[in-house]
Amino acid sequence: MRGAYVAPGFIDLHVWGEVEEERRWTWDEFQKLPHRLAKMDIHCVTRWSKFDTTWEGVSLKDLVDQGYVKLKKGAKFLLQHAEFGFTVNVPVEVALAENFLLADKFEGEALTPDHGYPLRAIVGFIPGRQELETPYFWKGAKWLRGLEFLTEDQLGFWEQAGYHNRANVWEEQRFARGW
Ligand SMILES: Nc1nc2c(c(=O)[nH]1)N[C@H]1C(S)=C(S)[C@@H](COP(=O)(O)O)O[C@H]1N2
Ligand SMILES: [Mo]
Repeated sequence: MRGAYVAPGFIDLHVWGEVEEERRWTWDEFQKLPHRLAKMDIHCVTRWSKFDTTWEGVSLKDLVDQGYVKLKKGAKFLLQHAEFGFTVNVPVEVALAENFLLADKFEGEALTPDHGYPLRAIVGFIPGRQELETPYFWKGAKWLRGLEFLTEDQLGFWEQAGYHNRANVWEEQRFARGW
């Protein structure tokens, strides 16, 4: 799944599942959604971290707060769908927190192909915001193409392979089984 892939052209970002209305945003439409900056520390499960990284993108919370996405009451989980069939799941409260972003820029520049161009989800730690659950960085899908809201949890690619479902950084929740 990782490696020097160049993703095929972005067609749209599709939002479906437990939502009042399905959505599809082309790249131009996505650019017009409210964007914000986020400064975070990111933590990879393989023990590297990067501090003070700056991302720009669209916050799902903003989309929900501003009515671009209307979640049904039953929307409890988000399954992110990426190019090449990769998926990753998070609880909806993680996806709707300030430390989760649909990012199209890293350090002021467009993402590079290896890191998810043109759009990826990211999740990290915002210094001082201990109350926000911080999962490992794998919980953000590169080459993001779809957001599926679910009533029941569905394991993503790495979670099916034995990675921890919750993946809390501070609790070092790396693997589901005792590896
Ligand atoms: N589509 C997709 N997203 C993915 C992955 C992947 O294999 N495919 N790997 C995850 C993992 S395990 C990590 S650690 C980060 C790596 O992001 P980076 O390559 O920008 O460091 O992306 C996550 N998102
Ligand atoms: Mo990873």
